[in-house]
Amino acid sequence: MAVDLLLGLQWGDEGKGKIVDVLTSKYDIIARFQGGPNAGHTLEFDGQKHVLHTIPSGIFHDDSINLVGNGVVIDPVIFKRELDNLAKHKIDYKSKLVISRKAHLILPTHRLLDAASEASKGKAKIGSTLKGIGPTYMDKTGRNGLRVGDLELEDWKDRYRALADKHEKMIAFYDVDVQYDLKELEKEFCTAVDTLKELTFIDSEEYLHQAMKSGKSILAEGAQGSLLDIDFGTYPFVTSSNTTAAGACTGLGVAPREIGEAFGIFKAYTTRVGSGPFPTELFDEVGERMGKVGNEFGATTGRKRRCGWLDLVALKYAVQVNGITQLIMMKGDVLSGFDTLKVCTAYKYKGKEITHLPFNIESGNIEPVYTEVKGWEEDLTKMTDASSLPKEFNEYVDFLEKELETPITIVSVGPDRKQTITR
Ligand code: 2SA
Ligand code: MG
Repeated sequence: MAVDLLLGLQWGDEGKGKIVDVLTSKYDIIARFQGGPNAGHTLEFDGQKHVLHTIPSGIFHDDSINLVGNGVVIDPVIFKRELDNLAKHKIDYKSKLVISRKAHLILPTHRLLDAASEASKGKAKIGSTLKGIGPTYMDKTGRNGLRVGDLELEDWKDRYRALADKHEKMIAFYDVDVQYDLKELEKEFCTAVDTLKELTFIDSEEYLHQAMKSGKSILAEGAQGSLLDIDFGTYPFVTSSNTTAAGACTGLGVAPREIGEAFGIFKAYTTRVGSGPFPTELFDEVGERMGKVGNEFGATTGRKRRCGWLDLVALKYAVQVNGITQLIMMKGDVLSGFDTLKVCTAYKYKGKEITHLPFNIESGNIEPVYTEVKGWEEDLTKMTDASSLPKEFNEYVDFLEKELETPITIVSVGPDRKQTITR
């Protein structure tokens, strides 16, 4: 059996949590392969809203195993909070959650380093979620990190101490005002580690290999989006992991030839949270309206998301880099009531019109060229069947499909599991 991928194609917040939850019944295992508690995956069903950060979005289904892969970075403190929340909802997570021994741990001092690094950047800050993601991946590639498997060793506290002491010196080096009480933070960290140790730690690449051999189906759940990829995103305004398809291979230990479908998910418009270039960003009432109707606030930090028209140049790039085989369009319902919709189909760059993403897309450098498409009036949120979708909506979807040369097989018309239409 192959490993299918579900990847965000924009700057994150495309609605991955909802779609994984919808697709879960088709898979035996749901696996996260990169990122950490910077992610906020929102699921809604039975009138309730749940936000997951590190735990895969299949956790609410009885029959699926949820795996946190080696490419993920785990903050035990946030992980514990997630577990406590699941326990409140009577979810028996212990039997269906497994964690890779090779996943790296976010220490309290990683979070402090993140804050110090951002403060030192002033106006040039990345707009990080401040969850310690960057410093933890730096320690991973710098070969200093502490991993989940280390917690099974007698001397993990010594290793912890050595790393945390080094971090404290680095925080001082930044010479910015970061207040903290490390003793308190460490107490919380140790309690959370004890909870984490009650879970099943595994050699996840071996586990997945055996699962594939015995015919089990696997869905790899991406976090953030392609334009936040450390290599292919809008660097340096990106996250610190590979959010694109290749990240699933390194973040889980599966070979490229074992990848099957690559589902790419995008919003009918565009949003971005944090700093960095965003060519189609709107600063007018249209952007305000998208944000309000679409409830565009960060699921982890609560920050207001920036909004703008769909950017097909960037989306095409993401489809290419990931080898997307099927597209899923989210939040079409948010665009109801616009007379005309705009779609960016090219950029004006250095006096020329181009249709690819250049090295530098900083504002001032680039101007979006729009194609106008007719909008629709109808409220889509109650629709459950492809045949009831308005003509103009179908024309919008057909136009995107043609431009992206990839079928759009699912459209979502609201946050609930039920508001999902297969075409
Ligand atoms: P980080 O935290 O150091 O990885 O941040 C680096 C950049 O990546 C962006 N980023 C995100 N963008 C969208 N959604 C994310 N998850 C949360 C959500 C974000 C939130 O689901 O809403 O609540 O604010 C996410 N995580 C990281 C981040 O904004 C920086 O631009
Ligand atoms: Mg999100």
